[in-house]
Amino acid sequence: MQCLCQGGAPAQRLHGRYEDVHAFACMPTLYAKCTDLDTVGTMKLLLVNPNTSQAMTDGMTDAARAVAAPGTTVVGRQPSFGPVSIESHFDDVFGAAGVAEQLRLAQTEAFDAVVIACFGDPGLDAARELTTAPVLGIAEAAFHAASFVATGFSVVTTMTRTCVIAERLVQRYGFERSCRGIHGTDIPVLALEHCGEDTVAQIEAAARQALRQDRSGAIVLGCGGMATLCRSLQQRLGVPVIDGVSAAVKMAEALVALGLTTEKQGDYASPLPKRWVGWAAPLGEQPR
Ligand code: 2AL
Repeated sequence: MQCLCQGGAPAQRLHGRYEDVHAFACMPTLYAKCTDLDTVGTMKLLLVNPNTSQAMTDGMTDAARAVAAPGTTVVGRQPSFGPVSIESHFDDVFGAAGVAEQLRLAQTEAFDAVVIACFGDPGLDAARELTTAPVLGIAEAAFHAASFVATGFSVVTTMTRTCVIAERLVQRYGFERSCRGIHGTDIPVLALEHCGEDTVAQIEAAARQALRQDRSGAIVLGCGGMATLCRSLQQRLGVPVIDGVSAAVKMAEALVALGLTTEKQGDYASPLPKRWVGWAAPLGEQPR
């Protein structure tokens, strides 16, 4: 790959992982000539849907591709086992194991970034242990994005029983001050696979009430399956509406462009080799 703004000088390899992110390839003076980073950088992004709904994986992959830079290749995958939707702590455990499975299987592939596309961010820390690529959860990315555009935001999610999962993530990520409310709609996750006007209207009504009740300036959509509704809800509501899938893709691209990788010296060091038993035993082995 050539760096376009130098008229064809070879781009540098960064961290031995990817080429031609030209913010780094160019000297500062030349960098000033570069007007569009997105047209030059190439990267491969793995989107893991922790549930096993193929329709949802496809919908979120399409949503990710719609916002991705021209040089970003998005590959969508889902676990080989587990529930079709994640709406309980029990589902969440298997979603996390499925994410770990997909990260393990992807270890021989050169992904530059990973997005975990379920609002509970299942398996996020485990995924970070399994790769040097930056790994973003959609809840974490959405909370950060919302806090850039509003002093307070509300989350509108699916089943009320999943609110506690989002509440714990808000605490874990330190967004207690800016997250002003988490609202369940009791829409099942699978109803979002092919959702009609009734469902969109129900989410819109919940969002309007949340904005009023919480005195919030932005809405975070609390399910990966809502990714395809984001634009239309933002138009209807007239406030920033944040879909974590899109936010995570753009933040992943930024981290890659900055040359940042997941650290391996401390808390995110690779798991120690050991003996595994049972059906998951193959996942205990480091692929060669
Ligand atoms: C989710 C989600 O994003 N995907 C899924 O299966 N469950 N989250 C949620 N709050 O319902």
